Amino acid sequence: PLAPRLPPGVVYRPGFFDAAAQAALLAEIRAGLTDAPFGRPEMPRTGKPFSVEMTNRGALGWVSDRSGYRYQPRHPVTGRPWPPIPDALLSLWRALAHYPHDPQACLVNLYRGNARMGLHQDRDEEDFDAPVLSVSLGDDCLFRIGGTARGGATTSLRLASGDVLVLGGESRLAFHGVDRVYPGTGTLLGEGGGRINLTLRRVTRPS
Ligand code: MD3
Ligand code: FE
Repeated sequence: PLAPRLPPGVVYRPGFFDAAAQAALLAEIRAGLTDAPFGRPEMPRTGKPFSVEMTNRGALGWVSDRSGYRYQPRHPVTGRPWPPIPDALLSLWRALAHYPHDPQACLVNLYRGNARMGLHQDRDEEDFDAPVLSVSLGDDCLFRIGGTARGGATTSLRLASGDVLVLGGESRLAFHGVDRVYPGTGTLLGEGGGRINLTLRRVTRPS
């Protein structure tokens, strides 16, 4: 649908970042890949790999392996601290989050080929008062969001490069996922294409 009804608490800002700002953001993310390369996390217990590749920026990064999900200050393979969150993303948070502390984590998800993300809730953070901010780069995707109970009605939204979502209030614990990426719909990532999503989060309760 052209103007889907979004659940309460979701703010959608299509085209928030123009082409130049997207390119600058991507260059900053790429510059951090030496210290913090993409990896494919494993599901807790089973060790089954995610189809999405991940890395992080910021004081804390989200990781998953056989022992569970957690936030930690260093890359699990290089042992290096995660590179800093780009200034453009700190500015975005300060403008849109309506939350009086900066984000601590920026999860970088890379979708290539048939990568997708099943419906889930984000509940590994201590502070659900802070929203999650999402920035899409590269190919379009079909994003789906429902309510706070599994199995309820969902709304689908096609996200494009430069789009921003703010997930706050009631939507902070909404089930959500990425059903598919549309190859060749974005030019930003160039050779190989794909989609990158950046999510900004507050992890700990501010003291
Ligand atoms: C709704 N990422 O990293 S971003 C994730 O496109 C994640 O890579 C997806 O779900 C992606 O956890 C979706 C939009 C998003 C992010 C966080 C949310 C939607 C959300 C948290 C609560 C509710
Ligand atoms: Fe999520």
